[in-house]
Amino acid sequence: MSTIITPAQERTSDLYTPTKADKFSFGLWTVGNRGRDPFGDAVRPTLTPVNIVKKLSELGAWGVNLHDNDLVPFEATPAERDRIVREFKQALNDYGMVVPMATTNLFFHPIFKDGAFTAVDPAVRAFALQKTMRAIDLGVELGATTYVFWGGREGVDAEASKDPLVAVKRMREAIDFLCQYVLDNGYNLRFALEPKPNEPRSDTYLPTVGHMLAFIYTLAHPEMVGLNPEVAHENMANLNFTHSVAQALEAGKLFHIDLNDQKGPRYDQDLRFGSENIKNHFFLVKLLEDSGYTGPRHFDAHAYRTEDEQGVWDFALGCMRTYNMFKEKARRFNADPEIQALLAEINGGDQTYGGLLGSGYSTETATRLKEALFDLDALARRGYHYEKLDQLSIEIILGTR
Ligand code: GCO
Ligand code: MN
Ligand code: MN
Repeated sequence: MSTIITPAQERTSDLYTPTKADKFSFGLWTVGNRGRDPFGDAVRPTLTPVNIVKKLSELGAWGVNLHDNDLVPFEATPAERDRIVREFKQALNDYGMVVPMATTNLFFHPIFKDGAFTAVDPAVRAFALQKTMRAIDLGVELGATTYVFWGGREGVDAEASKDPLVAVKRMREAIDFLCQYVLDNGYNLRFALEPKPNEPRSDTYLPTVGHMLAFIYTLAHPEMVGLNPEVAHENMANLNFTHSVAQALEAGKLFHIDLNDQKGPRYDQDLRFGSENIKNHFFLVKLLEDSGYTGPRHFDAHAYRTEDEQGVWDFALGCMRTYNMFKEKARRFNADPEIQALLAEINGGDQTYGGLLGSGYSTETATRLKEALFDLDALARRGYHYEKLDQLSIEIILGTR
């Protein structure tokens, strides 16, 4: 049985204070976001990568992720690159932070205005591979074991501009090429593909977790490739994010996750984790925790544009505390005798067929099922008590249980 914690204890305890054991990570581009949007310029000064590492560590984060150019500017000379990387590694060491994931910026430079791996221009596709190989080297040098591929501008505005069959093939060629590059170099690195339905292009290829999962099994090395689903992206496609994550988990493909929040199927809002869809996030955290997911809990979100630097750290701490609050709520849900009794009853039903269904196909089972007599009236009459169960879930989430 769980210990009951009173609201007063809760306010004063450090129950929700993030620690490195929670495996929370942030991208340099998230807390480093300066509030620039299509309608307005930056509102906050630049935070240096070294400062970000220090501050995140003080707040209780465990890891920091990066695009190549979040750390090493696009125009840096090899000597500048080496100095920047040396100083960054020193900061990681000084503040006990790790780089669990790295990725490539294949969307900012004008070269990539028509995409990268799926661009129509072969020189752009070749440059994208060169940039990614160099960025993989950088990620591995910093200790990353997961490498993320977000499609960025891999899509179309003018449908006539690209053959969608060719686009999928080009995507496959690129990922296959880069898997082989990792193998050739003996790197300990897995790829995590991040789907997004649109933005910045009006349509992006491989738009959802389901599309990506199917694509992975067409690759030369499907064992090296998994998913990096993002809350906001599945919501932009109006899908149930928890179900998408569950399918990735069940397939052994949840390699990484981008946590944030979103108000409905609009543009990618990257809101503070758990700031909007409280019920959905409770079930998401419950799924991650109950499933034994051991990967990073990465926040791909940023502070409101209204905030100064203090607001950025309020935002970062908020993401982590809210995750831990949901984690505690999930523990209470699992330890609640009434909820568990109700779930047992709901899942009970007529056990005549329980064992039969779980043992797979046999001629005998098929014959027995074809001959079975069901009490259809009783099955049709059954009430499922889901109103009661859902209300109990709400009471957990709202803190009355
Ligand atoms: C977005 C994406 C990015 C990626 C990042 C890592 O909508 O801009 O979510 O933030 O996650 O590029 O690959
Ligand atoms: Mn993301
Ligand atoms: Mn996003």
